[in-house]
Amino acid sequence: MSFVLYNAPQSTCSQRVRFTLHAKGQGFDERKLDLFSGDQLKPDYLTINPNGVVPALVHDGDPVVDSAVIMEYLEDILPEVAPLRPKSPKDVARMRAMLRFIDEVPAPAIRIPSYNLAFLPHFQAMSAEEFQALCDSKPLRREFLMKMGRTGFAQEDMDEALGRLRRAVKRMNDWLMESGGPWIMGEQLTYADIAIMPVIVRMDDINLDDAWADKPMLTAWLDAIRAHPAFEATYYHGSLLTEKYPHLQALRARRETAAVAASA
Ligand SMILES: N[C@@H](CCC(=O)N[C@@H](CS)C(=O)NCC(=O)O)C(=O)O
Repeated sequence: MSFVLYNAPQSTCSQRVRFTLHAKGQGFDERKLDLFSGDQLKPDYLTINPNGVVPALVHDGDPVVDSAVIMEYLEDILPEVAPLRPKSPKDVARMRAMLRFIDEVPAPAIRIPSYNLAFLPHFQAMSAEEFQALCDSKPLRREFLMKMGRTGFAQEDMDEALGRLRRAVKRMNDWLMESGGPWIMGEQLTYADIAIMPVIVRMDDINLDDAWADKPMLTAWLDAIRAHPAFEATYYHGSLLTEKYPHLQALRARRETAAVAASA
């Protein structure tokens, strides 16, 4: 079996698939695309994923696209190795309903602060014409990018996104309380955990971890997923925004110093 994963280090959707492959101990050939140079929009890649986004997994020559689809595809072809999907149809249905919620609410919401806080400078240097041409070249994200413009999302968009993220954190905490943890569905790590992992890790990375300051089960969940053997291989250097963008690193360092001073 040959697996080629087209992805990007900092892409939250890619992180789901890297984690799944590592958790299943499945080797793969990783192709890193530079999303800011437009690798995802090149004709060769569009034949693999016509949506012009990562990730895409090519298995024995056939492409599988969309991170949630890829995760379950990997389960279908490697069901015996580190199962990540519950066995009973009712639990599978519950897990899939969670995946839909995650893809509807927090997964799109996390893009707004990510673009405003980290990715915006990549677009600010463009002329109006260059920026419009870039928007027009995006099969999936034309309107998203146009709404952002070259000055960033408006405060009301940011507030709305932060509200959606807080709602998702509350929902995740309810799931953990219902199941008793340590994972969202209880004893078994499932795709619900893997799907939301990049959102929570990104929130922590960009200083939005206050959202679960009063939710110890969520903090314990984050510690547990970070301790999972697949985590380190997934989040290699350059996967966090603080590792790529010095201004975010400085912001985080200032916040940590302030927290230490406040507790002294
Ligand atoms: N629903 C898709 C979304 C994929 C997606 O939005 N990928 C982002 C990175 S996380 C991307 O490739 N963005 C590049 C662009 O917008 O041009 C999935 O889960 O795979």
